[in-house]
Amino acid sequence: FLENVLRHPEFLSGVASTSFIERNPELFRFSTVGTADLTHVLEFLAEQQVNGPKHPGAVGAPPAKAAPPPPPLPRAADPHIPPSGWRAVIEKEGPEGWAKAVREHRKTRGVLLTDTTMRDAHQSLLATRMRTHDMLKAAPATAHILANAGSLEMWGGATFDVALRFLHECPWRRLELLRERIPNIPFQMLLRGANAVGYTSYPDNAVYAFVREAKLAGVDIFRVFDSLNDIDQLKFGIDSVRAADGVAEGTLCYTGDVSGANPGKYNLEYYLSLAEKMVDHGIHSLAIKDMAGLLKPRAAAMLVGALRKRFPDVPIHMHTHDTAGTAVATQLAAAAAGADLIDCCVDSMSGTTSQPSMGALVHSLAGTELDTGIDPDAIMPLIDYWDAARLLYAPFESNLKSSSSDVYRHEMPGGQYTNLKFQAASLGLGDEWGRVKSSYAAANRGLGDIVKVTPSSKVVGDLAQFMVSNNLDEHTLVEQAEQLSLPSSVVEFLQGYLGTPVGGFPEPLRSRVVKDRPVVQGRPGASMPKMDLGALREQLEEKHGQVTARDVLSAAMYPQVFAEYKQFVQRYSRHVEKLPTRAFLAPLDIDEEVDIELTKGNTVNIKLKAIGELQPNGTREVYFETNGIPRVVEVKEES
Ligand code: 3PY
Ligand code: ZN
Repeated sequence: FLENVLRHPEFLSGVASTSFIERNPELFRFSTVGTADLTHVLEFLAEQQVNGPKHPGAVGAPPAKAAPPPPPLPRAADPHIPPSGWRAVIEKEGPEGWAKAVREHRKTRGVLLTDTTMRDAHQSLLATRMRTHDMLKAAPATAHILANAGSLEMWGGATFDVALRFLHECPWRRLELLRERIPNIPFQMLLRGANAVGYTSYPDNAVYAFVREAKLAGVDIFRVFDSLNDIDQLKFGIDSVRAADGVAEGTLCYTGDVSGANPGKYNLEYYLSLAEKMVDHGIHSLAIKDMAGLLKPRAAAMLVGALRKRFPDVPIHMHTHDTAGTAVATQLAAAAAGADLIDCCVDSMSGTTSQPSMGALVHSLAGTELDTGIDPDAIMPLIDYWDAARLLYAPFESNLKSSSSDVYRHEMPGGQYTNLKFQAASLGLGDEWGRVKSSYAAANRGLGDIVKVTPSSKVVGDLAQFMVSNNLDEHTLVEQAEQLSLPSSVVEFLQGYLGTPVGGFPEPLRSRVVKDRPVVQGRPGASMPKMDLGALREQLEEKHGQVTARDVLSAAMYPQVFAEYKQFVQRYSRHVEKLPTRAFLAPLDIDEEVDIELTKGNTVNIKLKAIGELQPNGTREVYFETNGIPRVVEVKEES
């Protein structure tokens, strides 16, 4: 009580009279839930009020004030038990049985959808900033409405890094919480092969441990790719998934144009031969990953048709981006040519650099022999939910308003386009975006026309920006290579740290840049010493107290990012991740309220009341009410 009185703004203002207690019955209301946790959350909010939000890349419009309610479940649905889905097939029949069932389904029932809304769609549209909080709200309805989907791609790629680095939340917990709420649909992750969920090669044992833990935490299908389509790297990734008993989906990263007059080294035979090596190595399904959206409908028909003929028993899974605007047509062509699974995302998260619209595909195929098994009308609540939830992330929208066939020239992956645009702007190259795009194409030519996807796409992006800043084209790049101080990612690529590109390394660029630096022979991980995960755990415990096996793996992938995540959580608590997105991203208005469910069933209402004057000691007091009880937090103002 005394604390409530002492913190009450009226008392603090010095104007409280004898009727103060009578007029303020809330002084007798005591919060019994997690007071320390609540204090930390208030400290986060107060810090944001005084010193502004700290969200790099949040350059768009402010987040919407109101969050949408969870999408409703279909009428007559049992909220506790979603209908059985394809996960039961994986659990019962194992990965081989699943592959057979998928093929059989395609022949007799139709094509299956993968919904990428919770992974690639927001990675490609919103700088990967979608928070677990907003995903969890959609999860129960998703489990019902998309019960017949082939899978949900909801983990891996950039989501792991961004969750820790910018959202201050644990990616493993996201996986567990979604798994609890969506027990029926297979979960799929994007694994960068030997680069796991990072930008570099990791020691083999770290990748194996990571994949094993991901399987335990709820991932069923692992889409394994290599950023250079290096078969040795791919085989290693496939082995790590097979060892964990997961569905190993081997991936062809697609570049070039198999339907063009002059396909060059990325021709149909190249893809067939790479697929053959992966099939021989025991993949359970084959993905075509068209990360930039270069696969034209006619090329999809050619590629899928040829793969279908050569590998009649292997499920084919098609992934594309809508950058040029062809993605719906490409997916329809792929399905008609024999693809078993096709990627899309909820309409309101689709288009441009993201995946094609689910509604477009579901409606187009309804009632045909390629029916998706998803009711076109039933998906409306999900479309509405994501439409409104997307407004919460307005600060991260890229402002890309239309499709652009320019992608056939620069070949930038959908997930990189907006990122690079922002990065270029922050390096002062914003006005030169057109030149950055042309330079991206020139950098790619200079590097020998490589597959461009994380992390090789970062190498090309770094080189492109360097070439713009230094006024270089692909010829002067090679001429001046010995004198240039190239970005480290480019040098390391040329040293072989990402594996070997298709057709080998570009010469004389490589020799001129590498000089007497070491070069990696063969698969990079093979020559890396084992990571001592036990010792890492001890170091982490010394620094942060008790940690979990999953924490150790997060630290193995991202040591510095993990350390900063731990510091954040120790300072502001894990509960910040439960704040509504609007309050997480931007300061509140005076008298604005937010609810936070600190523990199950224990919701606290937080209202911002006032921000005090700057004190001589450089601090400000920020006044809140929590469930009507006044609280004050003092924050040092950054100069
Ligand atoms: C990733 O690796 O994050 C990708 O999305 C590649 O397309
Ligand atoms: Zn993608």
